[in-house]
Amino acid sequence: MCPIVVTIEDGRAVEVHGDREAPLYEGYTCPKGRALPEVHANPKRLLHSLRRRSDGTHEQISSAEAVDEIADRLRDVVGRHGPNSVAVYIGTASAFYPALGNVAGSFITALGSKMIFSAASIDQPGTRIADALHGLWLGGRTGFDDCDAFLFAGTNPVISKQFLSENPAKRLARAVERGTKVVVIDPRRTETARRAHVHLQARPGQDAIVIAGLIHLILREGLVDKDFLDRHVDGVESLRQAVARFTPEFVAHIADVPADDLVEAARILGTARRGGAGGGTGISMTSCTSVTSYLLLCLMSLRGWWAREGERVDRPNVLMPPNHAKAQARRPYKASGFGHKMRVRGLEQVVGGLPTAALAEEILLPGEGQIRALFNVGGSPMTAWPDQRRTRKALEDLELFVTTDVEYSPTARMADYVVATEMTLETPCITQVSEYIKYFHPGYGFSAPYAQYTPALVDPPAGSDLIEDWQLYYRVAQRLGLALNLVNVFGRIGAHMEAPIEVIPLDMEHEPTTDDIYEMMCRGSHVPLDEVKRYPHGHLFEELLEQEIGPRDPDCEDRLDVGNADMLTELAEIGDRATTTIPDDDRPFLFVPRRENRVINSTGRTLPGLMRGRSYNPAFMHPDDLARLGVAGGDLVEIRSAYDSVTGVAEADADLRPGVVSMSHGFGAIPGEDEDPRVDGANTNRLLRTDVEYDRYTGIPRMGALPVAVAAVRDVSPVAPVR
Ligand SMILES: Nc1nc2c(c(=O)[nH]1)N[C@H]1C(S)=C(S)[C@@H](COP(=O)(O)OP(=O)(O)OC[C@H]3O[C@@H](n4cnc5c(=O)[nH]c(N)nc54)[C@H](O)[C@@H]3O)O[C@H]1N2
Ligand SMILES: Nc1nc2c(c(=O)[nH]1)N[C@H]1C(S)=C(S)[C@@H](COP(=O)(O)OP(=O)(O)OC[C@H]3O[C@@H](n4cnc5c(=O)[nH]c(N)nc54)[C@H](O)[C@@H]3O)O[C@H]1N2
Ligand SMILES: [Mo]
Repeated sequence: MCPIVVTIEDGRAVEVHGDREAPLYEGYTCPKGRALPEVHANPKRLLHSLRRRSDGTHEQISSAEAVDEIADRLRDVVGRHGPNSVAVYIGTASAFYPALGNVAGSFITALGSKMIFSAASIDQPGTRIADALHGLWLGGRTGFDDCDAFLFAGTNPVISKQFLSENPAKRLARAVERGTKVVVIDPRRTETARRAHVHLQARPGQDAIVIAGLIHLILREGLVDKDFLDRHVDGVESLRQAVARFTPEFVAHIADVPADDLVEAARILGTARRGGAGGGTGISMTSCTSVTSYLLLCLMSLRGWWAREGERVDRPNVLMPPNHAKAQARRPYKASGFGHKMRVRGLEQVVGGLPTAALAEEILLPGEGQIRALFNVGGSPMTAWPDQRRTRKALEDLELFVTTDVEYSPTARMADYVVATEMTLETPCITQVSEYIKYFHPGYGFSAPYAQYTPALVDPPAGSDLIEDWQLYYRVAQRLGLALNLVNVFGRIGAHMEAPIEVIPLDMEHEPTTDDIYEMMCRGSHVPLDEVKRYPHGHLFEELLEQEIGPRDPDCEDRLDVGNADMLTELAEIGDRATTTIPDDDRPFLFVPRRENRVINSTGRTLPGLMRGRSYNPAFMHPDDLARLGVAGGDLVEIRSAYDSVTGVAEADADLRPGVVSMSHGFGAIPGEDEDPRVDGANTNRLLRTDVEYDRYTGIPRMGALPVAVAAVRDVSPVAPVR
């Protein structure tokens, strides 16, 4: 997302730094951006496509052969099992290629399949459910820089950039200097928590209770925006009753935080005139993501923190149509019941899409409706999906598994076809994705009307046979005689924006260029793409900064709902279940996720240089816990959940709450492969099960606050060679 300057020598990128001439970021870029030259020059980069042999190894084939064979095999699968036997899974790397998700989506739709899955349903899917059940504020949020207080729950923006993409550490520091008060709920004293006025270092997994406790105090002390509630909000009395039991004493006991800190946090949030609240993966991985996200929205509404008439529009659109922000509510809308049901666990399509956590089970369950072919679009099922062993079985069970990739990743190693693709600096790009994802998660988007187009800067490596990711879907569709229709991006946002859904047929005879597709995707945008292209360093379209939030429509009667019955029933159940004792005495630690600063999920982790020579994900624990286990930093530990175990490399982290093991996902090899914890790291998803404890709306299982046992491992190979 950061604007960069690339130094090119002999047609190769040799250096990347933040673009000082680009506004907003002040020359900032994160280490992942600066590593792009190394990522492009990866000695293990895939330069040719691969086909799986019957013994599981792969052989090189041309991209044209790959496309032909994939089309033939797909025709056969659809002929035997019908279109819904074909699924796509859209992962994180799709975001680097704006045309990709759109073309892959239209491909699967043209096939007649409804089976579109994405990483969003194993990320923070509760945000979408919460939006639907609470309703939307069409004026949007108050920008972070204008907030008097902000609550970060289970998110660490300084590392993840979520909520503060532009120069996050500095922006946070400046805000705190100006007097913004930050409250953080996190079991670790994170880079973000260090700036907090109050850091609630709560027991993991108790976020719904902690936030209900804050709401309890805000209501009890009358710190609500009464005028806003009268005009725009229903359900306050139901919410008041539902949080009555979450007294500071109860919350302090269950979540193990000082009651005084809770009171202090509630007063900060309760007296801030303008503020915000946002959650991250820390709260979404606790199997009650929907209700926790909902409570954050309730807090926003009780405080009337939503942006008001006459205020500046936050995160205004440039390559999308104008925001048309109005100071009014859009009433709650349907969160589920769209028709398409999964065959497992009673899960179904919800506003956030189909549940990826159920995909492996669907693949493995025989009978009508079984998924038989899967296209992986920039994701990494093998490392990112919960329940790694089941995922492995499912991928093996498929009749056809196709992926694109830039390296021979664990997921690529499972595929029948690996189509090797061009990388970011070799393809043109637009900033529309950054604008677009803010409708899926409030932590994204540019804080000002900024946009950029960049052409391809370098050629793919000499002698390679690479295509762009989207071209795979276009070309397979072409071979199958399918007609692809792009849906302009606005059509997919639904309730957030009243914009016409434009269906744009692609020319299936003459392949469009990526630029052609961008032109189609930007039709109807606030600023025409051609205008954006005039500014090579990107541009802050200041004239749009003047855009103000309009008044409420005279006939608008919509109201937000903080008393949704399902959500409050679930909160009551959480209250009933609440206990400070860990469910299983044999597993006294709680395992939690965290982000690695220098790589994104599994992307880049096989380049040891990127992580300063460390290619694994340490098992961070409090030094006192390590001492009690007789383990030193660097020693191997066995981490065992109720289902499985992994071997990690211990590392002391005094910022961590005792009793917690904190570890990044996206590492490790395929179960059964040779795996060196000091080289490959450990796959945390091996510890999880999808079908035991999960959010009832989104199906996301418990991926955090997971009870585990930790024990020292006899160290057999102190130093392993770097592979
Ligand atoms: N246990 C646990 N599991 C988690 C999480 C967690 O916190 N804990 N987090 C979840 C979250 S939030 C998410 S978003 C998902 C992420 O889930 P995914 O999106 O499925 O996983 P990634 O590792 O991001 O997958 C990126 C893939 O793209 C490939 N790749 C990298 N660069 C390129 C490129 O330029 N082109 C192409 N074609 N491919 C490329 C990489 O090799 C990799 O295989 O994981 C989820 N899984
Ligand atoms: N550098 C880097 N940036 C990334 C990514 C990356 O891999 N690397 N991944 C990207 C992706 S896909 C996503 S989804 C976003 C995620 O963005 P964030 O959600 O901000 O991700 P994290 O930095 O892992 O922050 C999660 C925090 O939750 C805390 N936590 C763990 N368990 C609990 C709990 O039970 N309760 C509470 N309250 N806190 C808990 C962790 O200690 C951690 O500090 O980041 C994106 N940005
Ligand atoms: Mo994510």
